[in-house]
Amino acid sequence: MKIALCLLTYNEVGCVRLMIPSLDFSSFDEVFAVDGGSIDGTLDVYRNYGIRIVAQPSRGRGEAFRLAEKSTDADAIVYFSPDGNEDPSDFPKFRHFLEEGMDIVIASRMMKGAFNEEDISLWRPRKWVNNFFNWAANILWNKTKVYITDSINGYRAIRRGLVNKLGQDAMGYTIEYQNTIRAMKNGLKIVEFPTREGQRIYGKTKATSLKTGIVFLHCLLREVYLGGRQK
Ligand SMILES: Nc1nc2c(ncn2[C@@H]2O[C@H](COP(=O)(O)OP(=O)(O)OP(=O)(O)O)[C@@H](O)[C@H]2O)c(=O)[nH]1
Ligand SMILES: [Mg+2]
Repeated sequence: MKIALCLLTYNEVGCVRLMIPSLDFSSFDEVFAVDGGSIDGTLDVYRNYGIRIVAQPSRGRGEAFRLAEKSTDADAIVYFSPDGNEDPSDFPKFRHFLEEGMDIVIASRMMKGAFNEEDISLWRPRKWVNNFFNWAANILWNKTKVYITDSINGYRAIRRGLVNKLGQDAMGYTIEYQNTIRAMKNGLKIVEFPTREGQRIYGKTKATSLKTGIVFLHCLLREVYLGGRQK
């Protein structure tokens, strides 16, 4: 089975400079980057390490996921944001599940054995909001007995072609939530393994909490409204 790693970035030069040299790509048959239009030197770092760059015509993680599927002939793509949040020591874990026939493999920050950025404090607003969105997706669409604990996490493998086949049209950070929901609606096979979430190693997030929460709510309500339709 051919598995590609897709690096996702938008102006992350500080992160990629620190992280790319330390990554072990041996679990993958191909590595490429889909970039949202960085102007800060991120692309030079990729060039220095011989990483193929796919430039997005317009911004957004949704656009990046759709473009990634058109940019490789791999059977599945592992999406990875090289900013410190996602643990590269998980790289070898995806293949086993994909070769077993899973459609989507999610690195979960919420399941037993996992660690979430907020687990060190008692005040966990982001985890609580995430868990609301997890609960809604499971209650409404999960037809299996296995509860999906991290339906919105970006660190995941998706069998290539599914994002387009599921008619996914989310533009930004809701692409993964829409991916999980539509996979549930279609009875696809989703599996999770526990991961450790790290701190961002450089720079700032592009996703502000309140705005992102509202966009997620809109995504959820739209999926309720659409039911079995794609649009
Ligand atoms: N390809 C692509 N990647 C993007 C785009 N926008 C953001 N990203 C990347 O997506 C990843 C996740 O975005 P972040 O801003 O880190 O969001 P977050 O992980 O919720 O926030 P932090 O906890 O602060 O890291 C990062 O690697 C970004 O550079 C885009 O338009 N295109
Ligand atoms: Mg991040």
